[in-house]
Amino acid sequence: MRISFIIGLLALSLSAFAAKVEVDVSGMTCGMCVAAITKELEATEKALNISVNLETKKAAFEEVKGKKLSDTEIKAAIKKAGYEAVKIYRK
Ligand SMILES: [Cu+2]
Repeated sequence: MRISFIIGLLALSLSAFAAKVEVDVSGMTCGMCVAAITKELEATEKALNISVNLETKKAAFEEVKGKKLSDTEIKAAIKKAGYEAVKIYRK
């Protein structure tokens, strides 16, 4: 009983610290660009809380727990939308 409670707490705290990823994207000019990038990141099914910012030219998201989205996959998704992932930051 007590051990399963501790494991539950551990799982909760791990999910609370899902890896955050930020990507500098080049080529975005309008809301359509933002929508296209968001759609392709969603399509990977490995990204949560996706937010693409036109002002800062950054796409930010959290990795779905246990599903690592590699730099190659991120670049491919953004390229598919028609843009380029210039730099990827992981926190
Ligand atoms: Cu656009």
